[in-house]
Amino acid sequence: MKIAVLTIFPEMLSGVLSASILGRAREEGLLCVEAVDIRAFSARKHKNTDDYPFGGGAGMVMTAQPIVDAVEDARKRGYTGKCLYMSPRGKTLTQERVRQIAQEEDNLILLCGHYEGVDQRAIELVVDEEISIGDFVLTGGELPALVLIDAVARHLPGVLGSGESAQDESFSGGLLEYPQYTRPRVFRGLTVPEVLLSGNHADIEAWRREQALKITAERRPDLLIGKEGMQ
Ligand code: 4FV
Repeated sequence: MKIAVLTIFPEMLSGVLSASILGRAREEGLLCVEAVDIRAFSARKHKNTDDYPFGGGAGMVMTAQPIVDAVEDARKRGYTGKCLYMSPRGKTLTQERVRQIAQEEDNLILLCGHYEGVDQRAIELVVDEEISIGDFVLTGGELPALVLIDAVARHLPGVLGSGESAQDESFSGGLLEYPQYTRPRVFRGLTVPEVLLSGNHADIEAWRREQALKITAERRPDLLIGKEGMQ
């Protein structure tokens, strides 16, 4: 998977993208992420990429020209996939959408906004889809872009080692995840459920499923709609 991240703060990306699973995936060539500095495409003398909003109001708006030129340049360089604009107006990202992107796309352009957002004409001209990571407002689209990259990368073949699987986890079966325990057996007087120490995999599976259903019913009953038969 090749991803071009269009941002005016490319330095925000490096830390996350060079650590842990994402860092290893990039070293192994399973994931290629390129930070593209939108400012470099600004035709303005001082290379600025924002201006005052028409109609007044607080804050600044990112200008269309550098964004459109940066996307068109990325397309000429082989990024023919979807251009996704990270924005609170977008459809909220879900595990289902993450899995779809991982399976269907082999390259992506992620546009990161800042300030009050970007000129609507840039969205009309080059954005295929707006995606939100949740109903809250951030200072920029970089963190949402990194969230999407992290979530998608986990579904790319070879990214998660044998020990890790994207299968039996929260939302994978549409349920929240069962409680996890590891050594020591007793911590501050708190013990581990006996069934997990029993070695009886059928009982362990049954306990984990029961726990996942119980926690999902308590915390996210919405996830159980249409799953009545799952008890
Ligand atoms: C956001 C979100 C988000 C809004 C104004 C960047 C900021 C600034 N993006 N999911 N929530 N973006 O808050 O994706 O342009």
